[in-house]
Amino acid sequence: MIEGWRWFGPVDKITLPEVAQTGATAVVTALHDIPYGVVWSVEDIQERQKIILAAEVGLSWQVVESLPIHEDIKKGTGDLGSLFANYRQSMANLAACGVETICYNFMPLLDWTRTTLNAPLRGGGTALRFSAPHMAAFELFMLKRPEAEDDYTPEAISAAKIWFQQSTVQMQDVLLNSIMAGLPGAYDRYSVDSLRNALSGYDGLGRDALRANYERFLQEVIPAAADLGMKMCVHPDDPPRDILGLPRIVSDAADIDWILSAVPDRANGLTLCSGSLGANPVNDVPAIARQFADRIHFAHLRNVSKELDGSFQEAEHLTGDTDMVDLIAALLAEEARRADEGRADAQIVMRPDHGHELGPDLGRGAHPGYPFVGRLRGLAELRGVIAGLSHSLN
Ligand code: CS2
Ligand code: MN
Repeated sequence: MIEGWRWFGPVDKITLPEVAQTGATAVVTALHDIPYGVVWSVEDIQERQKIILAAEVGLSWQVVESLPIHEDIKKGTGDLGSLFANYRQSMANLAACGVETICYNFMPLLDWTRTTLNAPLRGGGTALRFSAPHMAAFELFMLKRPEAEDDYTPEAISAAKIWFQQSTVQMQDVLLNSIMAGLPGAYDRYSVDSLRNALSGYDGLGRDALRANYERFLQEVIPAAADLGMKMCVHPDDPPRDILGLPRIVSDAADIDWILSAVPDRANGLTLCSGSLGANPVNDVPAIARQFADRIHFAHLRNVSKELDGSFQEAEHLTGDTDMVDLIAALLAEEARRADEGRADAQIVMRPDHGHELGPDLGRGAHPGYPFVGRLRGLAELRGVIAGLSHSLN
């Protein structure tokens, strides 16, 4: 596997020499300042490449995460022709610069959603956490979306009531900011009112309509990606279930099967994110990896521990609910299969996706979920598994 590292660009608190010190070689980055729907110019792409090369530490930009999809495409409204053309142009510009793998997601409005960014761990580290009671409190009592009653267990709802009654305005603000933290860079962040307003833009848009809009996107961009030799890879929903009344359509094996069959070209591929998929109890992540192996172009390796009420917390990379060793075995088997076919792209780029804040990470102000030591620890553990399994394979 090729070891990758997500770097948010010059604003990232973690420097490129530090990225190199982790042992990773593939930079995963994006031009987060460019608004959704606007073309990424060759000049802007090259500027980022120059910054990475200028560090002279043996890193290169290998995966885009993400080339975001404009909300109008998800909603199926507005001037879609121009948005599709712009997306294709950004792909062509990236391909011209030699960047050929694009990770994206198809989650309406929000990216990953957590309710706590600093859940305490043994010894003083912190983890990202999704508390079903806190999310229920946000939806029912802050956003005032009564239909959310159907989305939570009775236990989670009673706990939500108690939390909300005891909460201060400041605690509610922290909750809102935690829920918004998954949106990197220049992405819109919402207040409770503006979120309610943005959600109303999705009123009446059900799962089938969202799927139809996604299929149209795939039909518009995958043939161009295939011509460019580009690999598109959709990132699963996080958490992998409907949220805030918005349908989610990249959550389990049936969804992935539908997506990959909608346009059956290898350019239409998957980011295997074990942490996102692993937060849904129905998902057997190693089995999903085996089922869709030939369409996996990029892997995010991390783990979560699930709780009965729908809460989950980010675990150590090897010790959560997903059997990480089995998952890596599945990915290595696919790489071996590709190598047998003589494919140049036999190796899959993987990155440690998220990490705990540990020791010197605390107070450093890295992007939530993306601290230095915590991810370095995860990468080192994953690297050990890869080395052990590769040794026995050989
Ligand atoms: C990432 C996602 O931090 C994460 O969990 O894996 O935010 C991912 O970058 C996007 O969903 C991809 O579009
Ligand atoms: Mn991920």
